[in-house]
Amino acid sequence: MHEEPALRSWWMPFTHNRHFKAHPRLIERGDGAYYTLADGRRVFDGLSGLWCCPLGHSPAAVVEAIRNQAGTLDFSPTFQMGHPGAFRVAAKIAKLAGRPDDRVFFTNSGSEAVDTALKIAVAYHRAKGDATRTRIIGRERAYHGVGMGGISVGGIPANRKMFAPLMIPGVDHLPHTFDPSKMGYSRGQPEWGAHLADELERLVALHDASNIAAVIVEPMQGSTGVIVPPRGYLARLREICNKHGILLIFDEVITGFGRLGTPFAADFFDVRPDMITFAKAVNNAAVPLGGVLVNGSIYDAFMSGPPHLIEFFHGYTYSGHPLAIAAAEATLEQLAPGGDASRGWIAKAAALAPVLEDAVHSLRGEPLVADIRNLGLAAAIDVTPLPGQAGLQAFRVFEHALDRGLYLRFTGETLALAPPFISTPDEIRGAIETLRASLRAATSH
Ligand code: PXG
Repeated sequence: MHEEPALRSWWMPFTHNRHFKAHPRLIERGDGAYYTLADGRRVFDGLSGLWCCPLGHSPAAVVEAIRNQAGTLDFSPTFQMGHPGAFRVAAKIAKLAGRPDDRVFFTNSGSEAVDTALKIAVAYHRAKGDATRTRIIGRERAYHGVGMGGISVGGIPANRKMFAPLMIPGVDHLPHTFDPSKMGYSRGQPEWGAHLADELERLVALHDASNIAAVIVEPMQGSTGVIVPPRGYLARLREICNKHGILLIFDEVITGFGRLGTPFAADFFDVRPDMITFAKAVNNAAVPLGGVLVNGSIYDAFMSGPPHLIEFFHGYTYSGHPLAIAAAEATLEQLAPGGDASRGWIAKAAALAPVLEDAVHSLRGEPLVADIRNLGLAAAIDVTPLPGQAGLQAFRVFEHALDRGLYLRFTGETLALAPPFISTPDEIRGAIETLRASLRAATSH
């Protein structure tokens, strides 16, 4: 395959490098809900970047905040020193989550947030004298980033198989909850499947609760294709964790900060985890930032020993980077002014969710469509695979859509949509009509 020489050096992440470098798709600008490609095409951003730009691109308030911060304090050491913004933003995030006693540990990405949460879980039990509680339970099909911890608890085979010897020991997996024969074309949460949470009881019986530190799940699985939890499933997981003294971690890297129309998925499902990992939308992805919301009692368990000594040997040079924090403060004010999620763009995302639901389900019966799912401002469409060519069908639809002015996500046989909260109802309906045309065009290959 011919490779553009100018594109040689960047080894692109999660990308078919050879194909891309022969057929590049370069984005040059972003403004509002649109990207402009290098050939001048304007494209609706149907995935909010990578699920991370709810306010669209270069929103003025966020740009201004970063600009000001860069001119005031560009970097501040965060080990044994601090800057006021990080404390302020941590308090605002805890307030927005309705967890004012929580502490917030900042990272630079979702992967780091996940690995941080796993470390906190294991160290917490040890600090309490429960040193045998080291095992972590993840779930099939889960995506928890690409750190060693994240791939170990994750459940996407392609992300795991090459790295098997590097994985952390003592991990087990719950079954995933997707069964199209029981929940095909569900609108919102499927009725079937809460009983799958009882598989946790089976794992507890197998390993014994005294060996289990934590369960980590995405409350709604995003990356693997918008797999929506069955009604009652997450509450049941919470119940079983409580019964056995196991921590429950929600990985809200995709769902956090409004994707479901509530500040966190924990609010949407009314289930309270012990820790919440976040990233992406926290600062509209303008500067890398992630973090973990940690229940205050977990933090307290670390606060022993002489007070001049470090309590938790963990952190990153850029934990709480001033530019990322400034972007977060501005973003939070847009998403939920003054910490009130009933105003601002989170509330608007909630109002848009039914528009997306109706529009996306109107694709049922179109060629290639095998299933449709949605929750909040997220949706997925499964397409029928091309025999013997896994993943090619969805890629073709993606290319047709891009040609027609719509960017969305393809992964395996799934197409995913997660439009910016600033989209209008007509833009969302228009994106679905573009997708309809693209499905039809892909059929005629
Ligand atoms: N946890 C969850 C639940 C995620 O969705 C991560 C952790 C890792 O975050 P970082 O910041 O390390 O990438 C993620 C990331 C997609 C897609 O299109 C999803 C993610 C990233 C890129 C693309 O599905 N999720």
